[in-house]
Amino acid sequence: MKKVITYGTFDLLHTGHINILRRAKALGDYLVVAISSDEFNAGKGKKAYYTFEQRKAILEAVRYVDEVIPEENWEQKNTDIKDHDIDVFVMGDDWEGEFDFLKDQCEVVYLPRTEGISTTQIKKDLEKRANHD
Ligand code: C2G
Repeated sequence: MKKVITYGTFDLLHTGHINILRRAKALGDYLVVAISSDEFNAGKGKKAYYTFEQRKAILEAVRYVDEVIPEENWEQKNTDIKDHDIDVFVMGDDWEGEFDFLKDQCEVVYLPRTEGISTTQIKKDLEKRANHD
């Protein structure tokens, strides 16, 4: 069984997230998604709208996702790849090159981001609408 892993906050799930999850799953048979904990997000300067538990429940309902684990720090990727017997590590290409150090453990694949959508943009659009209604 070919196992794939990807990491992210996955807040306010949108088609950009779905597109990378679908393509990541297509690279193997089993997809593990490591979702940033609320504490780790704070370290990334992010405050997710949904808590970790909510984001976990939403991701677990996505047909491409087989398992959700917490991402609690930058250093856990090597261990995750070993512990979960991962063959392929996938990230959007906004991270191009950032995780090449994993190449001695598994295949590293950067996939093109989906243009025109992001959680930040969704929040901005909603704020704009709220101010005009
Ligand atoms: N993504 C995408 N297209 C978008 C938005 C996001 O392909 N329009 C991808 C990102 O490239 C990333 C994944 O969806 O691979 C999750 O994106 P975020 O939730 O923004 O995750 P990020 O903050 O990049 O966290 O250790 C890695 C970090 O946890 C990644």
